[in-house]
Amino acid sequence: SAGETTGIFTPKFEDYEKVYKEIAELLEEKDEYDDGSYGPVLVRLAWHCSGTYDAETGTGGSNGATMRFAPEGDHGANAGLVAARDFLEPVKAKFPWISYSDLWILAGIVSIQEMQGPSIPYRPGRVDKDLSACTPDGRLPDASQGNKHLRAIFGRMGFNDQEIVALSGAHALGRCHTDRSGFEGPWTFSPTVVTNEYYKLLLNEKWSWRKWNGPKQYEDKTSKSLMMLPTDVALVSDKAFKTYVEKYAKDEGLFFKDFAAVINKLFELGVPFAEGSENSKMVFKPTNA
Ligand code: DDH
Repeated sequence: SAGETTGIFTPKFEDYEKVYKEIAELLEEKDEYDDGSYGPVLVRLAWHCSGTYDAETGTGGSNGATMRFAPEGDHGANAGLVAARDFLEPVKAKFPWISYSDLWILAGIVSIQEMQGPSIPYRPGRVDKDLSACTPDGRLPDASQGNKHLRAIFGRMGFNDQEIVALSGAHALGRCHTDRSGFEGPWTFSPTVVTNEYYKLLLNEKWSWRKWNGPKQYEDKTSKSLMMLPTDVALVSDKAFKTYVEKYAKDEGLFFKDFAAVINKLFELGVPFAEGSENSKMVFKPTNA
């Protein structure tokens, strides 16, 4: 295109829409991975680059895409996310004008929408940084901990109790892998569809410690094929968190609305967007709507 030769290409909505469609097509095409979709691991990539944000110092967050570099890519919490980053390399090659940091966030949004979740507004503006911007290890949550840890980690990013519970509903998606986190199994029976099943299962199933040699995790009494992390169960053992679990279990529409808002907030943490851009966010149509 003209942009590549002149270097003054300013991408518009239509250009980002092309990237959206390319990712959506690749998701459809590469359906042999895991439970049949790269969607969950792409959502996790977008979350792990955003969730390093520290409100006090303004460091971390999705701006920079510093997980490309060894110190951050090798953090224990990021084990396995190379699969998501590699999946997006052909997209980056086809649309070299988009920054990795904008691309990874867009891929998270494509995945949520293509897995039948709510529309998530998008705005570009992230700039890739060098490895000196890598965040220190330990900013992402530790699954073996409880309510105090959750409030400390998510409070550092600027989230309250309701937002912590809404964000955690992402565990309707995907699974744990023994060769990544050490934990094993999916949270729900539909790990490639966005639903409020996570909250329903937390409330309605009986969860007990799994007897195995791996890290401490819960299994459901009925099928013994689903799992919860200690941090997941903390959302029903803490009274304040539990109120929101009950609301989202009852009302999937409310969960979708709150999930869209809190994901939008998460994906924009620490990004220095152009002034006025909050009023012109892009909304993409899911491909099969
Ligand atoms: Fe998570 N998550 N997550 N998570 N997460 C794992 C997988 C996935 C924690 C731990 C783990 C969020 C919050 C938390 C997704 C999205 C989100 C795994 C398993 C662990 C462990 C990794 C593996 O073995 O492959 C903990 C702890 C927390 C917390 O304390 C709240 C949030 C906020 C999100 C989000 O997206 C907003 C997704 C999706 C997966 C599934 C990945 C996959 O490959 O499948």
